[in-house]
Amino acid sequence: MSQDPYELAKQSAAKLAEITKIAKHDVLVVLGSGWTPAVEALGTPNAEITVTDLPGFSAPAVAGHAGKIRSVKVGNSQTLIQMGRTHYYEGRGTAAVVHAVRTAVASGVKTIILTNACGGLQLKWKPGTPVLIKDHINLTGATPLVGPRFLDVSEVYSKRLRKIAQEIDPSLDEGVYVQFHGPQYETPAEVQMAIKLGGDLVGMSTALEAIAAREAQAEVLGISMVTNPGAGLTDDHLNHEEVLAAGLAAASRMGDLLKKVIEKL
Ligand code: 8IG
Repeated sequence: MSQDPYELAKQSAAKLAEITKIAKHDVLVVLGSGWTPAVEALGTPNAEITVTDLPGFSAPAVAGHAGKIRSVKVGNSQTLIQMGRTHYYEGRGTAAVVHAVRTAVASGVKTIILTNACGGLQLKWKPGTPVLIKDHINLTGATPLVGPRFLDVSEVYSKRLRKIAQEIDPSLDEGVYVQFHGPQYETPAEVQMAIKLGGDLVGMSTALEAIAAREAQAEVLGISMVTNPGAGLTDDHLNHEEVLAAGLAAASRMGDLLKKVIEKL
């Protein structure tokens, strides 16, 4: 296995093509926690593999994350659907976090749809509400880029793709996603900080992956599913089971939205 992350992604893409018998893919969808039930709405897979069959992937750490990648034809797009992701809080470093994105790009992918479950900073967003990510604030202090790679991040989340999503579902709001290191949720003071910084959504993924996707010149759509109010905004406490339940309840709507977006690419 290569130590260079870009070489490792090429090796992983070659293995993916070999196992799936599909030479090239067009779209990557990363289904975050809570989103996995949406996979059925995207259609019958041509192939399904376990991520650990590919070089550079590690087994998923969180219950409710599946560790599988499907190849499914959606409209005209041969689509990779990744269930579960590596999070920065697992401590494997940013290269591991963005390896799926780099593997997909090495497989031909030009469009990357990143989904996640997150905390909402606007109380009008009830659990199960999807929100389009219009920008992010990366509070991890980390980056997948090493060396003098001065990447333009003035439009990480494609306006064109957001417009397509809003044509399909005009009720979709947009928000700024704030990535924290995690795995602890925010304190109420940290939630207030995120609000003052201009954040609308708080989570533990997506921004680092989006940066790697932009480096690779893929077009990015980010969709968060709000599953709980940010800590301290209500009297409720946060728990992981609620996250999974909110995902299950909203799953078919999310799957339908993803399918229609991919069909319109
Ligand atoms: I689901 O409130 C989910 N993921 N950082 N904060 C952060 N991540 C989350 C939250 C949240 N809810």
